[in-house]
Amino acid sequence: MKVLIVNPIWSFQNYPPLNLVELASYLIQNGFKNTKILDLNFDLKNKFNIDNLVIDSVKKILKQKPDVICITCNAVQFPFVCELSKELKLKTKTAIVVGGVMASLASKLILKLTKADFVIRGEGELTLLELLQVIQNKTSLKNINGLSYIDVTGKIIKNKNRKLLNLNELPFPQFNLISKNLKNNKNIWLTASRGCAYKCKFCSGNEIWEYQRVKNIDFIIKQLKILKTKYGVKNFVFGDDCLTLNKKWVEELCQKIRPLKLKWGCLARIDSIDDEILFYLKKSGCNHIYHGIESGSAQVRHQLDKKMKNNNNKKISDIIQKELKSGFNITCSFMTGIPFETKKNIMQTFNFAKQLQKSGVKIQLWLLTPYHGLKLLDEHKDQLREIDRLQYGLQRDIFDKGQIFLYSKFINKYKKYNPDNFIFLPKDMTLDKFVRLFHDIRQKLGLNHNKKQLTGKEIFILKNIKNEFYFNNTMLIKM
Ligand code: B12
Ligand code: SF4
Repeated sequence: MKVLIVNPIWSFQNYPPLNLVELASYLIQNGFKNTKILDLNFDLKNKFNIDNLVIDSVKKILKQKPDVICITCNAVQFPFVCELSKELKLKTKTAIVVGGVMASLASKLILKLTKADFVIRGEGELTLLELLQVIQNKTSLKNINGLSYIDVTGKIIKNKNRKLLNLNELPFPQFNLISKNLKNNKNIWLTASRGCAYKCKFCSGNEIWEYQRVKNIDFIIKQLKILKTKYGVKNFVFGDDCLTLNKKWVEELCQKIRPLKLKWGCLARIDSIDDEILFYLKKSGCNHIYHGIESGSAQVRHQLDKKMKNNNNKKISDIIQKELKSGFNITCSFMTGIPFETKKNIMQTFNFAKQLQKSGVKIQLWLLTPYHGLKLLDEHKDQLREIDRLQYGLQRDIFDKGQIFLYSKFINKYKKYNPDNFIFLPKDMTLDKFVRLFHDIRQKLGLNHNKKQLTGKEIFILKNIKNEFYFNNTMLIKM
């Protein structure tokens, strides 16, 4: 049986889909030897024709004559995945399976909009393996935990959730499945653990992963060695939700990374950082740490269920000063548009961000994006406002200019499902006042997102397409 796992077109940027390598390797180890990855985002990046993005992708997929087509889908990939899957359904009877974060959190919606046969919720390995076995042996779908599908009567069936895997059962990743993409790619994101011990209310995906499971350290080191020697990787980022939660494990990990002489970065909760961890991180080549601080108000952080130990700005600032002193590049991410935030809280965020920025921290200020499945959506529905962020010059969390361009033919069809088209309006402000304050703060922080220059590669691609793209009557990109 030929299984094709598809990485959709979603960005001008190119990140090797190591998550799909993990998924594919598991299938291969468990008997589905003829499993391949079709990395459309990589394959088509310099060659596609914007008018035929979907049709060309369908051709590429069908050319491989798969028996099952598996497509990954997060919030960025979502409009393309819907178009692709619908078009595939018109051209083939081959079973289509959609998985990934957005598919997991909005399984009904994804089944409806993609017309796919199956949606796999949560961790994909075992559920997909069981589904393939059922398809092969024509047995019942009823007992496959983690599976959603539409039955013969048209009813959506949502099987029970699946328990998480023991990560030691993951086989060694078969990097050769995406070797072209990996070779000398500078954007390597890999994960040494899955999940996080916390349940912050704004975080998309923590429902899927429930708690943190770490991988075996020698297993990770072996991967890094191969990425370095065979694929020329010199820098990488651990994309783990929070790499530094388990102190003993992270220290051992750092000690073993050190001899590899790689430069790397990670995401970490500020309250998981102490002197010892900093020492080990630094020695092992880590030079960049990304922290989600979220708000300048301790009260708001508390209401977000951030559950920060030592939840006060002075303590946060002290840790960051230590990090800077030790020579790390530090990025701190803040949000506004938090439902229980007041104008005073927003100013606290601004003041704290400014203070950190002055000491050398790179600041990000986002709008809290109401991703599908967030608890906040149920709790604060009344404060949700539909807003064309582009028209208001507001920052978009999901789609950057390049992606809006790529998806220009169909993105508007998915407007009402696109979390970027909504914000939470703080209770003590009108929309107008909130928008003005957001702009004002961003300007004072020097974060003029809308002036983001396209990269040389993007300009090259756009020039070759020789097109002009208009969005809501505003010329977005002009050649
Ligand atoms: C690495 C990463 C990136 C990398 C991508 C690297 C790559 N290789 O593609 C980069 C840096 C590019 C990135 C960017 C963004 N990301 Co990101 N990213 C991650 C991160 C940290 C890890 C992903 C990962 O490897 N996870 C580990 C693997 C094992 O899990 P997985 O990918 O979910 O896959 C498993 C299952 O979902 C399932 N599965 C997945 N696909 C499929 C397909 C099939 C058919 C099946 C059956 C199963 C299946 O099985 C897999 C194995 O168990 C996640 C957070 C997280 N914890 O997942 C966020 C995350 C995916 N990113 C997210 C977002 C929002 C973004 C951004 C849009 C913006 C932003 N504000 O961060 C940008 C997009 C940038 C842009 N505008 O161009 C959100 C997605 C939210 C959503 N609801 O879709 C996440 C969940 C972070 C979060 N908590 O909010 N990201
Ligand atoms: S600590 Fe980070 S990864 Fe964990 S739930 Fe909170 S925001 Fe998400």
